[in-house]
Amino acid sequence: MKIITTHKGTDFDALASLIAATLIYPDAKPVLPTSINANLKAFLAIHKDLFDIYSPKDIVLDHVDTLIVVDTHSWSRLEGMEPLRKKPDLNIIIWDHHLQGDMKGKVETIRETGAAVSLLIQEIKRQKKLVTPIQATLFLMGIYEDTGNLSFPSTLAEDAHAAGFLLERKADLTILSTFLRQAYGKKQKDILYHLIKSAKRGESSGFSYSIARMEIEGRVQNLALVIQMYREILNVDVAFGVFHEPKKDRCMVIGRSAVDEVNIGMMMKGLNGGGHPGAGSALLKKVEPDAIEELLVELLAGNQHSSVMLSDIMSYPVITVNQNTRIEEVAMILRDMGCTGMPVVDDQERIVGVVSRRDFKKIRKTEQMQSPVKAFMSRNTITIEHDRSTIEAARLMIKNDIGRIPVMKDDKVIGIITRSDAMMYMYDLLPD
Ligand SMILES: [Mn+2]
Repeated sequence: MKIITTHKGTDFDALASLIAATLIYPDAKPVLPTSINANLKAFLAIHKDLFDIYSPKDIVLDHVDTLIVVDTHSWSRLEGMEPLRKKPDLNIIIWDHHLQGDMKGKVETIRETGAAVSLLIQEIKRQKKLVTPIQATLFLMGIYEDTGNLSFPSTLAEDAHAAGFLLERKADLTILSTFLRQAYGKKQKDILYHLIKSAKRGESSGFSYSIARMEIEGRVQNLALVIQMYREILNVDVAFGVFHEPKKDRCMVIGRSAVDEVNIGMMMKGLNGGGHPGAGSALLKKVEPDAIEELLVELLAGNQHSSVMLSDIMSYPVITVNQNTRIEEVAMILRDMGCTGMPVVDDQERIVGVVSRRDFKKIRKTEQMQSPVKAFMSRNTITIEHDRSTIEAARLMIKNDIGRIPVMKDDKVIGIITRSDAMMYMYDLLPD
């Protein structure tokens, strides 16, 4: 007899992988542990009859010759399978996205994808197996839960491809969002409580921060969500959680920032992690948590230097044009420079407007080409001070539907920031 099973405390990815495996191994019986997580319990309360699932006690282990495990390959995480461990001729097949595990398979598909079910979906796709809309919905829940809706840094293109495949197979997003509430369970609540109790606060260069530390064991999902709540409850600008796992001699650092001045993604990049200006994480091996805390404080203090100011990424020198320049000449300068607009200044080099190709559309007669640019420029000039952040510039662009903003220092234009400058920064494409 062939059986398929997965880890205790079964979550959506594990159940999805279990059912997906039944498509690949139609003659194998799916065995679901009795300890399953709360979201999954709610889902199965309604959908249980749709899946032909067995309980560990239904299985006569003596008859099992093939054991297929999904979303784990650790004996200790299985339920009721202990006797199989001693079976010498047992055929083990593994599908897992955790690299750690003590089971040895005859066939192993172990890769660090965002969700384990993504691995199985690739095979289902390859074998052109039929997937029903309900199966597709369950599989997609597995992917979304384990990848935070494809947003966790662990997400791979494979997960997104699998999600696309499932949407084509009519996965139902309404059902999905009903059952897939943010995984804020008892474990997360306990951690949050502990963090708040042990919180340390500080001030650095005008913003408030807090660093909390805690020892954890094994994988805890949704720590990023916990840190977000922690930051909100403490009402600090920046929050860090340092999660120490002594057994593996490593620390997970998760950060959240609500202020433009502190770019978490960049700080985490310095620690070999990554993220975005508002959120990020890094995994540090063989570093004491004390040292990490000190490092974070240091990084925060020195943040003014590492965070990117507009003057670092703006384009300069800026070509400006005097307000009395004839339109004809302005058109030529724009064409020669290959740009679509530029600031207009008065005789004292003060900015009085912006002219862009859009403004030329207002020109009706050829003799108007001889008029001064001030007659056609837009006078509603939005500018930004050189010491502001890129995020503020991007907000101004969105709010005013403009693609370039002159950057000012002492009432003079010193540069210009464009949409593409802002994009380069936001998507972390700046050269190091
Ligand atoms: Mn998983």
